[in-house]
Amino acid sequence: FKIIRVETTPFEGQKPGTSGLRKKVKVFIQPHYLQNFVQATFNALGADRVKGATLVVSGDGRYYSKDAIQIITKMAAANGVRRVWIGQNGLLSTPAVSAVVRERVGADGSKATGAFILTASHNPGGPHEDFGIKYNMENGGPAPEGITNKIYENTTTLKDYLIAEGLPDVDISTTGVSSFEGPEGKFDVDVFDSTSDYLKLLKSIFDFPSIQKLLSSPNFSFCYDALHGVAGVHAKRIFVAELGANESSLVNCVPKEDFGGGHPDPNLTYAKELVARMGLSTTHSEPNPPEFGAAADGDGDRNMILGKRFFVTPSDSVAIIAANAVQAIPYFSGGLKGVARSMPTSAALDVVAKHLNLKFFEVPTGWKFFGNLMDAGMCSICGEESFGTGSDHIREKDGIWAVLAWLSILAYKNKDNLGGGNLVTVEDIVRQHWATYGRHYYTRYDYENVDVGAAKELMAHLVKLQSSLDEVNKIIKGIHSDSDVSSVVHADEFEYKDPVDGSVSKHQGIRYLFEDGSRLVFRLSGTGSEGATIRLYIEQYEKDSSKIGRDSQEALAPLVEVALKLSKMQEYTGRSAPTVIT
Ligand code: VG1
Ligand code: CO
Repeated sequence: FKIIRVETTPFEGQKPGTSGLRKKVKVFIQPHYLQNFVQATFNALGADRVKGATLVVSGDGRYYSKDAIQIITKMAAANGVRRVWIGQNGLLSTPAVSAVVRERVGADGSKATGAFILTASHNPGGPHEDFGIKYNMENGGPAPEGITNKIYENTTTLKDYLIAEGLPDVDISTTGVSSFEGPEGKFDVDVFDSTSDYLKLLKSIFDFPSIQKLLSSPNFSFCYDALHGVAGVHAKRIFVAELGANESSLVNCVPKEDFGGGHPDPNLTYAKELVARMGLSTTHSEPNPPEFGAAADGDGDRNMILGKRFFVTPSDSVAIIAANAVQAIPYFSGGLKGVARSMPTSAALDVVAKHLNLKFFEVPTGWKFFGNLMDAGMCSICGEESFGTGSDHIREKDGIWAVLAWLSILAYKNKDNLGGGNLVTVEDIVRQHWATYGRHYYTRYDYENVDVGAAKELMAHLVKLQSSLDEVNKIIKGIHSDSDVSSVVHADEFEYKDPVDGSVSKHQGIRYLFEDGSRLVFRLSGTGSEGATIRLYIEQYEKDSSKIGRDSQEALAPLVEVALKLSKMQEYTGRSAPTVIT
């Protein structure tokens, strides 16, 4: 093939958000749009990291992925990349990409140096919906802010990009290596099985035989919903072929370019089928739900954990996994190096860290901040309230890992009950955890596609209000003269100084901290593709074991009211209710 230089002009708005660049497909398919971003990334990485590199290119299989893979492959060849690795049919979950970057060894002994992940995660897909792309580094984790800022800068000045001419489209449906000759030497395209490397890693972490025993036990039942995302590919192999689950326990496990028209977002609103099966639907009554259910998002890094007629809050899930990991999961049997959560995630994990005397970190939203801690050997388990949980086995959150962690805990707690008798259920485990550590009532309100100006004004108003806590507390007392809501003792904008590299991230969310440990947090989303999304996080800690069994929306109602009035939510946004509550 030949290398050609194509002239181009910059596009506005190619700034990577919380997790890469996400835009409507109609934006991405404009001539040169994807190409500009890819070249800006190569330029930001620099020749050292690009010449001779081995790059993974794959994703969640959403609409436009197949075209994008061919374009990126040709640009990689032209920029001097030595090898491109592609999961069969272009399908690799985000955690599988991270595992492949860290673990896979090519037939010629090569190791990956980075990855382009093609996904917009939980955002809908299809010709009228979203596409996305992000770059991960040689540690398997998202590019740090230093690189993403440089990528963005480059997109604003880019004049041309390089692409190979005469390199045929690769057949991504068949595994095998194809070799090509370019002006700078050899270029290989290696299409490989999507699950083998990821599975091998998971097998080195969990006790598969004990999980298999649980799944085949007559008094246990299981259900997994991939919402037509890429996790379905891995789920078939891992849960059915390896662990012996019944094929019928998999729902929506065939990946689709448009996720069957739905939101591939594993929460109680969008994972409708699973929610109904688990007996949690308000409109459909299920006589005999399974003991355990879980769902994934489009790119398989998120998880929702459900028990029979029971929802596990993600903030509780990571705390419970951390509390049980050493006993239940072989990988952690030597102890935990530390634990971490994102700032808006509830403090349930903090309490576990304190009890178990573990190092603890609070980082900004987005997985890239956990990676530095893990690379430095300071963190074993981490999580976010947004249905993300993971560990230092890779540098991304991992939906299937979280499911296997829960199955391991269930297998451990039930090791003597599997022949018959009463199972320790998901609900039992959570209630037992609350009884030991106290309960963090938690909810998140999302206001999607709000006018960008209005959202900024609301945030500015909240920052201004922080300068007078007297006024804040006066407003609160005006709403609740009784003792339902305590007083605000501190308010700020969250700022993080990375303990490993010293980098500082500012404006990471507005916090109001209450005397009794309650918190209100306000942030603008960095993953949307249109308008602004305001996220409001509400949390209240209850130590009194006689008060830990309440309905969370009911328990949090007074704090919610305070949050809405303090922020003047309806006044600024015109919304009387959130788009989604999780
Ligand atoms: C959201 C979540 C955040 C998560 C991010 C990427 O970001 O809140 O916790 O890390 O999505 O997850 P934001 O900026 O919209 O709040 V994924 O599964 O979309 O890669
Ligand atoms: Co995701």
